[in-house]
Amino acid sequence: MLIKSSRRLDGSDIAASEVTPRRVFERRRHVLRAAGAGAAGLVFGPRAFAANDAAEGAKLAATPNPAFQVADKPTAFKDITSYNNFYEFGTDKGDPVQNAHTLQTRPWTVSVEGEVHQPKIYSIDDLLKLAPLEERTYRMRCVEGWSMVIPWVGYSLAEIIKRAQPTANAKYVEFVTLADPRQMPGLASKILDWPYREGLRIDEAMHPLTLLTVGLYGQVLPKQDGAPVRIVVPWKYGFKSAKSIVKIRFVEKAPATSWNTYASDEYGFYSNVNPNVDHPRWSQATERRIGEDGFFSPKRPTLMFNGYGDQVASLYQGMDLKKFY
Ligand SMILES: Nc1nc2c(c(=O)[nH]1)N[C@H]1C(S)=C(S)[C@@H](COP(=O)(O)O)O[C@H]1N2
Ligand SMILES: [Mo]
Repeated sequence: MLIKSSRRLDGSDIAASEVTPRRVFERRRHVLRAAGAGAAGLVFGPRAFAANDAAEGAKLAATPNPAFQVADKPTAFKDITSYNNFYEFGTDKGDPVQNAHTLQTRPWTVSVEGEVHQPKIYSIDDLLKLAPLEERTYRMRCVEGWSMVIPWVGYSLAEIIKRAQPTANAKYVEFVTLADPRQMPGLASKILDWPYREGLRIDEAMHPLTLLTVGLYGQVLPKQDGAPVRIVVPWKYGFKSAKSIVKIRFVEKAPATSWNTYASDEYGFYSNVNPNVDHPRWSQATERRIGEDGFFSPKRPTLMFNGYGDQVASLYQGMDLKKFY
């Protein structure tokens, strides 16, 4: 997606991907079968999972939170789980669904560390129990110009931050993804400086919209979507939403992030969805909603802060968003 030298970034790929190639179609059929099997299952507690994995498709009980819904129709499960960016499993959209099965999601720990009074290493079971699981449907928008509407399962990241008691020096939060070459074939190519890293200002991380995410469509996160736990920040471009995280670190200075390190003139630290600030090589004014991508479907206008301006614009009061892109 974001590779400079690749044809994927110059816009031609967007047109090409409007035609579904046969192998993508076949993968989708496979995913559909998996989804059907999950839907027939029971509601499992954490102890029902297999030793090294959260059972693929296991249900997660979550209460819809009416404060976090959108009117747009949710994107189909098969699209959410077969059209992915997860470079640890390859750079093509269809790679993660095919390759992510090697990811071992149990045992799994997340270390909360750095500038906090209460550092803690959480097991994934601890995280699942930390706060009530909510279903929240968010608009998601990739910097490449496509978008989806995803019913996530999780709770506000603020729940963890409150418990950690950040020190007065904690100005930013860094998120670090697992980087294990035995589980992640994409690490063999040095496109990004692994591990994948992202970051937020602490007030962004504390914002109730920022979701510690453990599922989608009422089931545990599929591996290609960042199992067993990821961050979701719906008013920012998708790459800010780090998958399969193992570390949440509180720091004083803005942390280096993978995409900013890769090309700082193209991917800034903030990366708020903003139709008025173009990427240096393409416009960000419109987007293609996955599932609506026929040749004649009109593109949608991209909304400021991805439509979450009422809730987040105040975080950026007085900032020049062309400078802090
Ligand atoms: N660890 C990791 N997290 C990642 C990525 C990645 O390559 N590695 N890609 C990002 C990008 S560019 C997007 S658009 C979203 C896609 O999430 P989805 O596949 O669940 O829709 O994940 C983000 N998180
Ligand atoms: Mo993205």
